[in-house]
Amino acid sequence: MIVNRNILTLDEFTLTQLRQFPSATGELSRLLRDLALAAKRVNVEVNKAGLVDILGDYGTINVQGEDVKKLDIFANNQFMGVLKHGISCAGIGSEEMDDFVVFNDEVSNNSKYVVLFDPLDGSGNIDVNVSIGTIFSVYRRVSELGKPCRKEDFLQPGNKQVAAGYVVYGSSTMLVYATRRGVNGFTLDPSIGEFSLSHPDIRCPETGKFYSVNHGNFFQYDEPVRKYIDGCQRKTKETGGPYTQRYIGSMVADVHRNLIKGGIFMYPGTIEKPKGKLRLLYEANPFAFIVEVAGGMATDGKQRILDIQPTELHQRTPLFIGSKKMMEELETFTGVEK
Ligand code: AHM
Ligand code: MG
Repeated sequence: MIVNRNILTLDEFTLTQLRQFPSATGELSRLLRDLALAAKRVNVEVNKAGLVDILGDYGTINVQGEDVKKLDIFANNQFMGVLKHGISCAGIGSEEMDDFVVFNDEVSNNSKYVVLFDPLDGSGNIDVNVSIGTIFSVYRRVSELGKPCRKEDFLQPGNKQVAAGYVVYGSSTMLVYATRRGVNGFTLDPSIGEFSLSHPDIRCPETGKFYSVNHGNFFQYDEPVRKYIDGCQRKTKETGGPYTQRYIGSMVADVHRNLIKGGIFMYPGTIEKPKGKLRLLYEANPFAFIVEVAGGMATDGKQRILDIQPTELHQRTPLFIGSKKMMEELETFTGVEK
């Protein structure tokens, strides 16, 4: 059998990058390896989610005699666990947890990164076998090394991210991550249990045909947003259309499609929830970083997502994100604050 050695695994790829910077410590590469390990474990459980449900009908104890936990709690524990056991992370913030967690041991206190993550985004879709995902965001600490990390390490604006990425548990499982140098996608090869470089140097097409928004909330959006969406429905060949509406209800899958194919994803504020639903630190910032590195844009309808100074861990923000030209057209409706 001919083995295609042109396809690098995630580890090989990060090492190749590392070789170009002899002074780099390799901490970020280790961190990504840790996150990939957690993703593989979560992937295994996501794949048998339906079976777990059936077993769950017989009680709350699974075949190993352990309590059957909700998948999002399982995912949270996997990501927190690998980062705690690794040597690159001083603490974490998770969408599943009220407060940030400081690992506070000698090695962790000397680690230069903190990680924020949404362990299983779109988890409401598990029951119906629709793609779900994990989203993560990596910051360099601003607090003193050698001491436990602090809240200010987690409340940095998104433009300070060192890396960000996501895993989509879909028809295949993919890990996509960005550093300032580029965005690369890795597909899990089940035969060797490794993420392999399948989408090198992802660029978000300048424009696209997909728009993704919850139409059920249409009359709750403010007028400029309604007018933009109305315009999306009226696109013709002459005006760059027709557009196709696609909304899975799993942000990871929706933004992933638009990143690859070109499109715009929106979760605007509503009358009931003026800040929308999505979290700045766990959802908006990591995707804004990835999409911007890929050549796209992300705003809250007025300002660049990455320039928002967070004030609390779980704060929400409206989000508009996607292909540059589509975002620029949106701005002609919403206005923009630079
Ligand atoms: P979650 O973090 O509770 O899973 O919610 C986030 C998800 C996103 O993946 C998705 O884009 C959005 O909720 C869908 O919300 P809605 O059903 O209101 O359109
Ligand atoms: Mg979420």
